[in-house]
Amino acid sequence: MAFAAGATNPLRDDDVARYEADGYLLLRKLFDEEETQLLQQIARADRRLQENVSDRVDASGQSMKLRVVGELSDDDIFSAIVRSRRVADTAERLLGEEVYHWHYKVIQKDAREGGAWEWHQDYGYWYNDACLKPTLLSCSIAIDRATRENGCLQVLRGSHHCGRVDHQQTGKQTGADPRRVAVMQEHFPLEYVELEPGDALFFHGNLMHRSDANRSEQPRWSLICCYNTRSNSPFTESRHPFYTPLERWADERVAELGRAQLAALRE
Ligand SMILES: O=C(O)CCC(=O)C(=O)O
Repeated sequence: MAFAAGATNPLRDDDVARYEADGYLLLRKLFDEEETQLLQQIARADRRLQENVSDRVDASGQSMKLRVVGELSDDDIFSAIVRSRRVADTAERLLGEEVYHWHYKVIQKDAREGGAWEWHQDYGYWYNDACLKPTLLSCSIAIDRATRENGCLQVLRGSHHCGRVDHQQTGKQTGADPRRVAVMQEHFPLEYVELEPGDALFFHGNLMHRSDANRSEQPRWSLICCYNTRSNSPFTESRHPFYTPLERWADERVAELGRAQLAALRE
């Protein structure tokens, strides 16, 4: 569905039902052209994204860079997007409960270099962060166009209904039990989620997903904002934060802050 930028509630009545049935919801043009261009330019210019970057090496030895951020700040477009009503309120509506920031990450799949992700569920990892329930969600926002050629996200539609699957080390990544994934592939349709810059995919913590290596000349970067629900705060210390209220910002702050950040980066 196309979304008129500026509105705070991009959901239609049947969107929540579709999310519950499929395990994901695609919102086209969640960010308008100016916001998307700011996001693209800032992502390339902001050197903080290159600090503490993790390398995930796939089975073929190719690596993908990602920067995971736990703390929100007052002066960057990424934090403004995490706090925006457009994303946070949508996450809340889909999860049916107050949400808080879990982390965000910038996936940096460079041209011809970005490696693959094995089949996994995000809750396959987050279960080990002391969350009792899979009531977490990710929102993947395309910074660059995502296509089959540059390794867009692939999902098994409806697979979140299977519940959490055991995860194990597969090569240098942690992936879902391959025997179970093979059977799931027979039961749930594989969808390649091709996105234009500014499109957003909200997906369930138990949705089985992966992505291919980037063998194209086009980079594929994306911003993934992850939320947990208030009642699902970790029951003990983990790598992730306990519940803390998420301050919400008006949607307009994304462009306002983006303009200021880009100007500062260019000084
Ligand atoms: O965007 C991708 O290529 C994969 C990201 C992913 O699987 C994740 O963040 O859990």
